[in-house]
Amino acid sequence: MTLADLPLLAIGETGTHRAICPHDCPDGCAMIVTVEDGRATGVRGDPDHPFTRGGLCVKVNNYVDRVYSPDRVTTPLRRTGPKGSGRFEPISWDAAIAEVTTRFRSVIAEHGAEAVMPVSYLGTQGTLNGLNVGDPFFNRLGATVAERTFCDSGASTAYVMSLGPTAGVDPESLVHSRYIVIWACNMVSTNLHLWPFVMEARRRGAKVVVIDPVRHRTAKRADWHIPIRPGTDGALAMALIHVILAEGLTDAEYVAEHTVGVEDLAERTRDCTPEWAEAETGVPAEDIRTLAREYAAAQPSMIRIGVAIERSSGGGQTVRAISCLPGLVGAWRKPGGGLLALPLWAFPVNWDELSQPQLRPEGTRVVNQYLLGKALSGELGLDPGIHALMVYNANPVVVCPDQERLVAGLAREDLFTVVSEQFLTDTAQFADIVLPATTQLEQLDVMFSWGHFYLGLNRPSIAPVGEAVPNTELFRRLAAAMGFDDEVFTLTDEELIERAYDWGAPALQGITPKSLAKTGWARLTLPDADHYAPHDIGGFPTPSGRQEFASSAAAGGNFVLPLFRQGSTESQPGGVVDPLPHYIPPAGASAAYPLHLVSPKAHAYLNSTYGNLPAQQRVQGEPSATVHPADAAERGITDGTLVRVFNQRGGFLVRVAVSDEVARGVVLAAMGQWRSQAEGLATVNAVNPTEFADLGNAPTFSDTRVEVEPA
Ligand SMILES: Nc1nc2c(c(=O)[nH]1)N[C@H]1C(S)=C(S)[C@@H](COP(=O)(O)OP(=O)(O)OC[C@H]3O[C@@H](n4cnc5c(=O)[nH]c(N)nc54)[C@H](O)[C@@H]3O)O[C@H]1N2
Ligand SMILES: Nc1nc2c(c(=O)[nH]1)N[C@H]1C(S)=C(S)[C@@H](COP(=O)(O)OP(=O)(O)OC[C@H]3O[C@@H](n4cnc5c(=O)[nH]c(N)nc54)[C@H](O)[C@@H]3O)O[C@H]1N2
Ligand SMILES: [Mo]
Repeated sequence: MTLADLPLLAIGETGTHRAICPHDCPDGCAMIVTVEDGRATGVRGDPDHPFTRGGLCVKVNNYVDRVYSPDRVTTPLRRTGPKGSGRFEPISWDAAIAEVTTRFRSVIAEHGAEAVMPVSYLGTQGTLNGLNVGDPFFNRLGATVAERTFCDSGASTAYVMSLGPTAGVDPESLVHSRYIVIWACNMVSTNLHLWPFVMEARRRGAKVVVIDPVRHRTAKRADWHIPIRPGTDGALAMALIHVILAEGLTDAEYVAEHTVGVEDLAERTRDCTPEWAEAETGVPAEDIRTLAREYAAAQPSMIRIGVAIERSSGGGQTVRAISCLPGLVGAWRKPGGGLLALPLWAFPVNWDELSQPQLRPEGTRVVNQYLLGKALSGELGLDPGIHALMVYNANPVVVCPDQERLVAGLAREDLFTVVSEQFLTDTAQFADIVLPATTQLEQLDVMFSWGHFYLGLNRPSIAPVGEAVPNTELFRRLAAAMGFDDEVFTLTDEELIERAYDWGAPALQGITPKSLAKTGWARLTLPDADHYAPHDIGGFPTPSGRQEFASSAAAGGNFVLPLFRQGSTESQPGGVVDPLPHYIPPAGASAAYPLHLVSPKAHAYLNSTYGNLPAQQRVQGEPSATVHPADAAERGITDGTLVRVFNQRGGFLVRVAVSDEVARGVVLAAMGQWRSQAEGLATVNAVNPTEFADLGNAPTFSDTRVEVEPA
């Protein structure tokens, strides 16, 4: 019997079940779950899934240990000690729901509904239980709209300005690439299942280039690592455009037929010489010329941009500049050529069905979650201020910047905080009420991916642990208790699945919830990866139908896509945007804080998820800050020294790893460690800034200056 013929088992039935990994990761792996007598005993990767290929990762291999961890929250909890003390007593669901809705009602009566703010992100990226699960409830309540631009909002705005909302290339087509540029992405840690496709391309003769301030796991395996100063990639991209145009390396026919604005682009990049870019980026001018020539000559060539590109003052324009490159050299012509960013657009998700923006009172204010610390401390001057907070699918204490201020805000005795969680995270520790959430093995969901073209159905394989409930059920209970009788609050998960997608869309031909229940997952109805070059003859979903070097969408000013803002599409204030890409240098250089900090993902954690679990902690090792030997010597720091990394916003304590894996002037400290387990009760997000990047209100985690001193 092959896996395709797996019988459909009942929840808890002994045998082999299917699931899809819930995490906010491009890989979206298909999992096989073994269950014995109602208890899950193991998970493994589905060998038949063309992207999962039978393997999971260090985060998820022992997922059942997460499910049955003694630290799981299994009942609703009520705070018994001071805020943040972590002292709670179990209470019933009825009591918990009653307390939450009573408190919400009294906050609304006293301050208005906008005094309630939801905070959520992608603890699970399930279509039902993920990004939008609380939106209908909070829209109906009239709560402050939480803008969620943590991840890829800036890059997506830039991408749409250049190329339109196209799903773009098939990641599996990378096997056909002749030249692969991995730009600000530590693929071996963060997109592991794409790596075999890169390796296959290399076996067929491709060259693999990594552009990153850090010589990480991926860079070490590449043919060429180009270290670069953080936040200066825009200068490199502008210089690559300059060389390609100046040396006549373009695909002139492609440029003439399928792009607009090349003359303006040439004018704009005229002075962006490799020598100019060398001074900005630290990349030798000759290397820039070589990269431009090789990239243009080896067709099809592919650029995979990581999310970190957007995380600097000029991150949006950097993505704009990089996205010009495939059009200039005609990389789109063949499978394996183009730009790989966010294949999510291929999935016909009915986002408005999920978030129900029409339930929201007109003019409801929008507050960005990135500014949560300032919002809670009163520093944004919000009127009304935030008096009730509900956090689900997120751990803001670890993932937001401005950690000190955020913690001080959460410690406000007058703030009522509800957290739905699997564990007592750093954020949950500050809750008044904690509500137990199911894991992926305990809930039903449909799973899209932002890294491949397979839609998956995750059926529950075991009954909920303790009294945990899926997020969908949580909001049904809250809506009922608030007396909301709109239809959306009465729908079962099965009914929500029917509405969550446009099942009649061309991409879903022959795919139904029922067929997915049988097969577990299915490839969207697209040409196979060996024959899929979506823009071989243009066909970009832009106003001109062409790739826009000079963007017509930019004329409307800066914007946040509805996906990151619950359907609201107002432009940003002061958002005038130059239609041509340009270089905006990183901000914040100062004599007091000369080192440039990057805080990318931890290898063994998923953002802060797993940061508390022993097996993953062992793999990740002790938190550290990597400093270049020359920078260490100047400060009298040696390997293993306990140091304070700090700036005007705060500081945190870590051991130093002295290594030339980081460029001179760069400090590397991965995010994900829990604050409650950190020496000195602070993590890297204590020093990160609250400024937005130029486009899409992206964070500027890579635009952080610090000093390092022995503690
Ligand atoms: N193991 C693991 N995998 C994950 C996650 C995780 O936490 N752990 N998180 C998931 C999520 S939510 C996301 S968004 C993705 C993100 O995955 P990636 O796109 O890989 O993003 P990051 O890990 O943030 O950063 C990648 C690289 O960018 C570099 N970098 C930082 N600033 C700059 C810069 O200015 N220029 C250049 N050229 N490079 C820079 C960093 O040194 C780092 O090596 O990973 C997903 N997968
Ligand atoms: N310094 C720095 N900061 C960063 C980043 C960075 O690279 N550097 N990356 C940014 C990026 S790209 C992202 S995506 C964000 C990530 O930010 P978050 O999405 O907040 O990521 P996590 O820390 O993983 O927190 C998710 C929480 O959801 C919980 N959870 C999981 N499943 C469920 C469920 O089904 N129901 C409920 N109720 N809860 C659940 C998990 O236990 C976990 O505590 O962080 C951002 N912050
Ligand atoms: Mo992310």
